[in-house]
Amino acid sequence: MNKDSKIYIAGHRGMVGSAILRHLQKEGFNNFAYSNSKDLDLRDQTAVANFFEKEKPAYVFLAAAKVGGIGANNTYRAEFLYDNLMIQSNVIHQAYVHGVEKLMFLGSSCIYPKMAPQPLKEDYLLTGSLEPTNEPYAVAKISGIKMCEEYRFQYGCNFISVMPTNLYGPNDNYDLKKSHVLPALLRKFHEAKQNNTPSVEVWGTGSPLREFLHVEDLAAACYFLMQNYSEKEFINIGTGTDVSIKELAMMIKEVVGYEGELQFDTSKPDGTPRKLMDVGRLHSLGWKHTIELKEGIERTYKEKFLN
Ligand code: GFB
Repeated sequence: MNKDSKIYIAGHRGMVGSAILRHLQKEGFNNFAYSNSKDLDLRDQTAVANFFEKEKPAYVFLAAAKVGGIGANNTYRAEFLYDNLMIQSNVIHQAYVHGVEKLMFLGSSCIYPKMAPQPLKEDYLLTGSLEPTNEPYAVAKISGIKMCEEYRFQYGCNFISVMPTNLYGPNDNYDLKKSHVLPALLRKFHEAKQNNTPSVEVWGTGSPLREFLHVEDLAAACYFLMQNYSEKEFINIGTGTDVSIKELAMMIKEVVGYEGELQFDTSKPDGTPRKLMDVGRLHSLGWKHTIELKEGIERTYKEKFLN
């Protein structure tokens, strides 16, 4: 990408897309094609074709997706499958039709089999059954990876895929029914502290292990790979370390300064027991995260609740 290349970030208002936009602007890029969900429904094939015809982007970051935590994934199962399949199929296909020079598709660590060995190596894709709570989302994301691979194989497109671990940071979703665990717990502990509530409800048993990456690190990794990586194989993006949900809750409790108790609601699902990325491939290319979890939580808490 050159500084004046026309770049389209699908989903530039979301947590991931907005972080990529901020990162590219900081790097000096200034020629962007913008779409937002009010003017352009990415599920609409004709509308997406017209957008590409008009804007003719040279580079595409495909960060638009219907996303959510375990509750949303497990409730809006049809929407997670339909919306994501439509969005990514339309954008990837039109990128091919309009001769986009390079496209990056963003997937998710939930593409791996529920019981895959840990840490999750890229080679473990499609070696076992998926975690039921997010199977529709995972199936859509796996289809996106395959589209990039097969458009490369049949048409010679330079389309790459990256698989981020669980993300957090600016522009996250704090709706308690739909959000991921980290923003949900930040909000719950903050409100419990304000209201002097004696305990905070944590879903599940607290034993599942998760890896968390600050979205600014993700954006930096995406930029690095867009500039330096053009192979068929998709790449994991993570930190390579994980914590239990109980440890995460204790860390957030401490950052917020809440003094009450944790109450585990075991009627809520745990999801995958562990989802730790093997980041060997990414590290060997020369990229590593910079924001550690505790620091990232402190920053996120300050930005969202203390300003
Ligand atoms: O972040 P989360 O919703 O997504 O949940 P997943 C992670 C773990 O935190 C689960 C527990 O074991 C939850 O039961 N948890 C504890 C909570 N308290 C809460 C809470 O208040 N809210 C939430 N949401 N969880 C999603 C997938 O899986 O991760 C998606 O469904 C996607 O497909 C995304 O891959 C990154 O890590 O379980």
